[in-house]
Amino acid sequence: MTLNKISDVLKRNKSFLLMTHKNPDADAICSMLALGMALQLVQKQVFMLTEAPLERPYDLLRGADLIRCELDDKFDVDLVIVLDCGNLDRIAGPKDYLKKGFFLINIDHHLTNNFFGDLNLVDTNCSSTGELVYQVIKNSNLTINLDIAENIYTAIQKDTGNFRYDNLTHKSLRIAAEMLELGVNPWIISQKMDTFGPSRLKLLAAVLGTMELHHKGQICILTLSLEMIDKASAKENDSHNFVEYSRFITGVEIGILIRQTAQKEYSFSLRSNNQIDVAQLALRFGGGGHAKAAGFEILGDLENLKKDLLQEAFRLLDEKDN
Ligand SMILES: [Mn+2]
Repeated sequence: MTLNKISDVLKRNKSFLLMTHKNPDADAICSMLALGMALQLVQKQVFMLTEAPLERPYDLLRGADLIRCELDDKFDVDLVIVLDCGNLDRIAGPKDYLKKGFFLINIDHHLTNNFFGDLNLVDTNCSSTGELVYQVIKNSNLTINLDIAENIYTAIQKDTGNFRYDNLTHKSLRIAAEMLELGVNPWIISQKMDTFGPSRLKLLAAVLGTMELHHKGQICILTLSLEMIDKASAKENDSHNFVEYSRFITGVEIGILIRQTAQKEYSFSLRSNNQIDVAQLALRFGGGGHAKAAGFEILGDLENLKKDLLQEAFRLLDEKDN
């Protein structure tokens, strides 16, 4: 069984390089921190690597200061553990030692994972990679202290949209409950992870003002321009998760956030509330993702792009109705 093989490999080796995907989310960083700190507790050498310094609020996570964004040449790597990452191309950071044939452990829950590791703990029924890291820690008889517990809890909380999405299972909630027993305080985490500077709310007000409804209220489009970011004195990542608001309207099947990234350059985020597979929609424009959350990046004129997307979306909605 893969889990036992991983526990065995963790036991037999001394130094581990932990990596995750580009633009890491809470699950990616929390999984790295939870596993990394659990290994450190048994005197293993651990190097946790991201491509760039952590941004707010991730830099507030317990253990965040252990993460580095440059590999120390003196660090002697026995093996590499990649977390929450579907394929080799998505890994953030230098990849040369992957080519050098290091033993690779792949721990992930994405449907699109292509089993790139020497050992692959891939379970798409798990809400989060944090849940898989919990299994690895338990199976390896490692300790979960409060620092580790907070990260496992936060990984599950964030990847289930605050315990709301349909990837949430009784198992996820049991693990979360165990983390509370270990001392995790959900309100303290929420204060840390879900509060922002005033510029985010100013930006949100501007974005909500752009709301358009189409196809009998089944499609909601929100738009974010560079000018709005400028006016709100906001940063680009202040709009993180704004797309969620597009699906908070009764009757909406497809929620869309169009984010301008440069002149005539746009990033589309798509969300589905029920049966529509927005990954199909994103694929038509060169993107991808999950059935309920997908996206793509594209060049062009905003009005034309919107028209093309709506045409495809109408077709999917009409197919559903027939
Ligand atoms: Mn994840």
